[in-house]
This record gives sequence, structure tokens and C-alpha cells, in this order.
Amino acid sequence: MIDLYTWTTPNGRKVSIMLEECGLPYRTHAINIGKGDQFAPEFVAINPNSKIPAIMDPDGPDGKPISLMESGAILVYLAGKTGKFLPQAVRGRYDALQWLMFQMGGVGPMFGQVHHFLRAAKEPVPYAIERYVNETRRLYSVLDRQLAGHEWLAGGEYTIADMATYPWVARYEWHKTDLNDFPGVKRWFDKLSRRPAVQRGMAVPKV
Ligand SMILES: N[C@@H](CCC(=O)N[C@@H](CS)C(=O)NCC(=O)O)C(=O)O
Repeated sequence: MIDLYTWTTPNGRKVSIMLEECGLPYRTHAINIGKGDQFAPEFVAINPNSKIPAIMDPDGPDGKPISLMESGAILVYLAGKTGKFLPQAVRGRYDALQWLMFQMGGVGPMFGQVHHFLRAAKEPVPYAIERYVNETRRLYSVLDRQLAGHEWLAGGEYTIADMATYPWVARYEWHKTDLNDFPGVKRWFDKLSRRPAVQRGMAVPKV
């Protein structure tokens, strides 16, 4: 059984959604990042970067245990392990990977900065708020253009790129975005929200 180390945040929920979609059995360990659990030596041994999510799979590629950090790498690993949600065809595979990297390098870090400056910063920093709100809006426009013409981010197939992006868009109220301004994103978001595996993954961890 895979051990999942996670918390109630978008990066963690990408992985619980994938585990639920694949029907892989897993055990959840809640790492309370508000209380500093991510710095405990037992967790640092699994993720030297002290961030959730991380997994430990006792049945790794060579039959030996493997631990992994970085949500994007974990999603690619689980797709490789199960043969699901990352197209086999080379063109489709790279298409999905480019949208996964777009999430990892753009959507996650930029939306995260908006959350920080709107909700956590000790004092208002108008320059930072404007910078990251504008970039978030620009990223939504890119997603919207793609989703206006395609059912899923990587075209015709539901992939790990959609699973990675969904939990960040689910925080649209935190980054003060009206999804009605982005009808392609809204249609995609509503459809994903109805998937039972997505609903179960979004409820992890139970705290
Ligand atoms: N690039 C990493 C980012 C992970 C990350 O930032 N995790 C946050 C929660 S969403 C965290 O653990 N923060 C705790 C901290 O920074 O101390 C990934 O995608 O796995």
C-alpha cells in the first residue's frame, strides 16, 4: 500500500485525486504544515525539501521501496505505474507533460503568491498584489483559450495535467477570480467537480 504524506492544500490534493482515479490503495498521513510537521526528521527523510506532498511506495519500479517528492514527479510516477492518465502516444504524452509543467511552473507558484499576499502577508504590499493578480489573470486566459477549444487541457484525454490544475482553480475565491470571466475554464471545472474520484481526492486528508 502506498503511503501518502499530505495536507489540505492544492499540491497535496493533486496526488490524492490521482490515487482515487487509479483506484490504488493508499494510507494517508496528515502532515500539518501550519504546525511544522514538515520539519520533523522522519518526514525530512522522505522529503528533504520539507514540503507536502510526498509518497512512499513499498513496491517501486524495481520491486524495492521508493519515496518521491514534488507533486508533478509523483503524478508522472503513478501514471507510469498504472499506465493511466498519461497518453501512450508520444504526441499526446508530450502535450500532457507540457500542461503539467505549465501548472507546476506557472499556475501553482503564481496563484500561491496571490494567496500569500492577499491572505497571509503581515502588511499589504500593493506592488506584489498587482504583479501576482495580473499574472494569475493572464494564466487563466491561457487556460481559457486552451479549454475553449478542447475538452481537457491536453486535448481529447483526461490526464494528470487536469488533476494537477484542478485543485488550484478550486481556490478561485482565494485569488479573487470570477470563473464566469473564463467560460472554458468554468465548463472544465464544473465537469471535474462532478467526478466522484475528484470529490474523494479533494476531501483528503480528513482533519
Ligand atoms: N513544487 C512542490 C511544492 C510543494 C509545496 O509548496 N507544498 C506546500 C503546501 S501546498 C508546503 O508543503 N508548504 C510548507 C512549507 O513551505 O513549509 C510540489 O509541487 O510538490
